[in-house]
Amino acid sequence: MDVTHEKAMRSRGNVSLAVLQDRARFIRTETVRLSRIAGAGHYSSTFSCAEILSALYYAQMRIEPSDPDWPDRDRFVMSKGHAAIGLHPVLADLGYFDPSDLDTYTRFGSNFGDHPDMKKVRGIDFSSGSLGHGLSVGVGMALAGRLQGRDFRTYVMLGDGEISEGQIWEAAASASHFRLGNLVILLDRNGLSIDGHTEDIMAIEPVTDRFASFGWQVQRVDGHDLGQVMQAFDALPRSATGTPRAIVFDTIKGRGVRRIKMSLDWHVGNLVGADYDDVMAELAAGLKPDTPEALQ
Ligand SMILES: Cc1ncc(C[n+]2csc(CCOP(=O)(O)OP(=O)(O)O)c2C)c(N)n1
Ligand SMILES: [Mg+2]
Repeated sequence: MDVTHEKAMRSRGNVSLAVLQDRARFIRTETVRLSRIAGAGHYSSTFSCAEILSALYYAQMRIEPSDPDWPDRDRFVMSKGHAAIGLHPVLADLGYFDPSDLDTYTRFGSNFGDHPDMKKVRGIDFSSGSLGHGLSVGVGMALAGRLQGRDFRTYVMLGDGEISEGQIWEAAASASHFRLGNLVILLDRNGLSIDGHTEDIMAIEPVTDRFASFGWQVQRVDGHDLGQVMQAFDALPRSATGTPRAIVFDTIKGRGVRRIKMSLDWHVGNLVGADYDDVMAELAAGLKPDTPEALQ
């Protein structure tokens, strides 16, 4: 490992919760800004995982933005690819590309689509959008890492509606069969799929027991409490062989904005004019780093 990469790794791990809270706010405000440029965006799906993404990218992942192909970097598969609108600004903020590249978000000629593209965007490890495939990809990445003798982790973020896809469970079975201790599921348990409550459409509870019965070790925490989120990440071992790990994050779809919170009308939407200004003001007022309870 060269000096730059060592420095990149050392600089992580001591980020304060206030900074992570602020970056979660940044993820939400950027989602609102980029959605207006695009003409539509997945607000609520991104707001539910803002704290998870913030902790993952600003404090947890072993990455080096100046070298996105670094073979020993941790991998991230955003299997619920429609939430990429919250990931792209994080990659820009960390230096993978110039933040001004986002100013033409999804417009003709832009590298950014509504879903992440590994061939066009530095820092994206897998192109996703068609739900249900990400965990299988993660299994392949984790197996490849072990075969190459590398100790990187592979994180896969899944939606709670997404896990109704049968392929998720084939992948879950293979991960424990191959003892992929380097594979981590991040389940965004926000209660809603695109058009209803998961428990009405296709119940997933008791989801912790379900993953455990497939041979996974599971933690369940509040996905908006950054202290709990960080503790759950910190408890993960860095070991290529062992029991695969899942973290079920209990979240609120649309958390951070009253009109969007748990509303089925906001899976995709477009805030413009006074509505845009109101929502930006609400985010600015409610997400001060020292008053997380002011969120809503
Ligand atoms: C294979 C497939 N079927 C349907 C869709 C359309 N779709 C996009 S988002 C979504 C709901 C996903 O719900 P969930 O996994 O709970 O994610 P959330 O937005 O709640 O985080 C659906 C059905 C898709 N992208 N891929
Ligand atoms: Mg959901």
